[in-house]
Amino acid sequence: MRKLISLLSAIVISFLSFTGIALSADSKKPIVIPTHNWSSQVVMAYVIGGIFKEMGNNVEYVPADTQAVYESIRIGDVTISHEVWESAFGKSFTTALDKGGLLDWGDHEARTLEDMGYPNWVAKLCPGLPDWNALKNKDCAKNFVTPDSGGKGRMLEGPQTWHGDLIPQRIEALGLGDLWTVKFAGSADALWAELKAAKKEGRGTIIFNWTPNFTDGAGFTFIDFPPYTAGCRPEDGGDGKCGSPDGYLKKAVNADFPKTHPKAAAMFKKLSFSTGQIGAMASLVDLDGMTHEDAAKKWLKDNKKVWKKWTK
Ligand code: TMO
Repeated sequence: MRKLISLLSAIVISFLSFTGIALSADSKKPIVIPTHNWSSQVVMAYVIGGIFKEMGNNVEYVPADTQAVYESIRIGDVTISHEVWESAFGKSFTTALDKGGLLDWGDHEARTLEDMGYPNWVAKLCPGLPDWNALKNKDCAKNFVTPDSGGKGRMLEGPQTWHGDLIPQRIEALGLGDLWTVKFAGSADALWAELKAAKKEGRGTIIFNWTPNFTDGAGFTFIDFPPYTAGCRPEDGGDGKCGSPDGYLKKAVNADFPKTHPKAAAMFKKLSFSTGQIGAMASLVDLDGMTHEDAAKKWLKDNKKVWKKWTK
């Protein structure tokens, strides 16, 4: 009889935890968190993973392609995305959202900008900046010539996986192609190395950058291109004569996550970082030289008041 009762209760309990409703305990199956190729995203992955672990969850980190990750979330290979940047990834995100299987899990407090810009001391090489019209001046462009730029001013874009040909298309569309050429950096670190080298050599540089980032407090200015409007990009049928949007920074989850891990999903829904907090996560790595894991540990230790309230 005892045996029968314990067998029955085991069946009931496993049924309940399988449905995940009545017990509302989180599954022991790992929550799969993607890591990408810029610092705040990787630090934040370990910060969020650390909070999940604190709550008793299992976590797994996977390096993931920055565009394909939304399809991976939709089909359940990856559980969450914690930095969906509108300009770079909005289209891949929306495509997966429309197909079903991925949920929009809300916005961070921080707003975003991802565009070309320059360290402030460069402004004197190009009168009229940050207005993009200043780039039409050949006396400006000549200050940005590099050995590989064919006599044109060079702009250094980030890795091509972030925006494809968005910036080269824009430069052509705005009639700047005779004076400027766009090269792609292989990594975020290559952008920061370019900033350092240009300063040391006292030469002009225009690079892709974004905010929130570690450069927020370091005198970096974004170029004012013609304003972004819905549909202005070539991939959306537009003429490409527009800058990047004042963008969202979203979270996304696989649609089953709130059922398999209701507590973790509720925490992740509440989680929201500000511009200052995200900039600080990047700074710990890109300015202070910490590893992403150590930066996350430090952040969690120093900000218990911030994240503990999301777990309740
Ligand atoms: C997506 N990013 C922050 C690199 O612009």
